[in-house]
Amino acid sequence: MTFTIARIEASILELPLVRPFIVSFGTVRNTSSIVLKVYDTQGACGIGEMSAITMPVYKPEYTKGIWAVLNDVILPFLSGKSFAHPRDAEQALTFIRGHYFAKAAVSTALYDLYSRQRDESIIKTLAGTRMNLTVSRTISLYDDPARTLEEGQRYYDEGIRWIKLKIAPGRELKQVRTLVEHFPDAKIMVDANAGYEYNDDTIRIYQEMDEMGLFCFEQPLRWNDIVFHSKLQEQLRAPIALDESLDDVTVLRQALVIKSCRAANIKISRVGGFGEAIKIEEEARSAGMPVWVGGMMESPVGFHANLAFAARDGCSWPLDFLDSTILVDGFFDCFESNLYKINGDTIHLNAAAPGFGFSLNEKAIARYTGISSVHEAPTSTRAA
Ligand code: OSB
Ligand code: MG
Repeated sequence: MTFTIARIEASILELPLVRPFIVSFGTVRNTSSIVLKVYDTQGACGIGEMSAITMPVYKPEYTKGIWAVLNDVILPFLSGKSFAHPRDAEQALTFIRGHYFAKAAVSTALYDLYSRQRDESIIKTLAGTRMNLTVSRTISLYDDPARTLEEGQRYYDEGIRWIKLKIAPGRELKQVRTLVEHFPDAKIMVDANAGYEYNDDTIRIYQEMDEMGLFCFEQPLRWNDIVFHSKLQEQLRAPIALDESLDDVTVLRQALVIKSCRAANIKISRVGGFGEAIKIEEEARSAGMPVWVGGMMESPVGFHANLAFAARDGCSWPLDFLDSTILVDGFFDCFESNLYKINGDTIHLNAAAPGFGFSLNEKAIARYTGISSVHEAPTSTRAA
C-alpha cells in the first residue's frame, strides 16, 4: 500500500506559558511549533508537529526559519509524491542538508497518516512495548536557591522522584546542594543547555557536583561540541548526556568512538523525526547506553508524538517533556486523548485508537494559531 500526498496545511501554533521557563540561553514564554496536516488522495489526514524556540538560541534553527524552509523547499517537494512508508519520505528528504526540525514536522505527520491508514495505534507502528512510563520534572534556572527548593518541593510532593535542574555558570552549586540535601531519595540531574566552556573552572564545578551524587549531566558544553565533552566525561563519575550536540545517529556513533557521553536525550524535533530517532535509540541500545525522550515545550500534538516514541524499549529513563502540561495555559482544553492517562508520576499508555489517538479541539487551538499556508498537488500529477 502506498499513499500519495494531495494537500498539506501548515500553521504556526503558539501557546502561552502560565509562568516563564528559564534556562541558560534565555527565557521561554510560549511554545512555538509548526503543525502540519497532511492529506492523501483518499482524504485520510495525518497531523504532526515540530516544536522549536522562536529565536536561534537553542540550536541555529528557529521557528520562522523552519517555516521558510518548509514552505520554500520541503512542502512543495512533497506535494504529489507517493510513498510506501514514512521512512521512505524521510529518505527522500536527505538531499536537503540539515533542517531537522522542519523534517520532524513531516515525519510525525506522515507516521500519523500511515498508522491511521492501517487502523493501528502509533505505538504499534513505532514498535513500542512499554505501556507504563515514569515522568520527571524540570526546575527552572533561579538565582535564589530558595526558589529552586520551592519548585522542587512542589514536584516532590506530587510524587516525582526524578528531577532535572536547569543550571548556568555561578548558578549551580548552591542550588544543587539545596536539592540534594532536601531530597536524598530523589534522582537529580542538571542541564546546562550548553552554558559552559571547557576550562579548569568548569571541570572543578562539575567534579564538585559529581561529589554530591548527581545521576546525570546534560549538555554542559557548546551546542556543537563532542570532543571536549569527551575530555570532561573522562573526569566525571556520573554520565554526561548529550542534547543540543546530538543531531543524528552519525553524531552518536562519533560520540561512542570518543566516549563523549554515557547517556542520550532524544528529541523528535531535534533529530528530524521518528526514523532518525529509532536509529539513535537502536544504536544506543546496542551500546548499552540509556536514552530518554526529551521535549521542547510541545503543543498537545508533539506531546502525543513524544509519548508514543517513549514506549520503545531503549527509552528507559523517565519522560522529560511533561512541563508543557503544567506550564501551557489551558493545555488539556486543546484535545481529547485515547493514547494515555496520567496518574501521579506515571503515565499509562493505551494502544487502542489509530494514529496518535487524539482529537483536537479546533476552536481552542484556533485562538493560538498564527500564519498558515496550503500546498496542494496539481490534480494532473496525482497518482491514482
Ligand atoms: O534542554 O531539554 C532542554 C525546553 C526547551 C528547550 C530545551 C529544553 C527544554 C526542557 C523541557 O528542558 C523540559 C520539559 O518539557 O519537561
Ligand atoms: Mg536539554
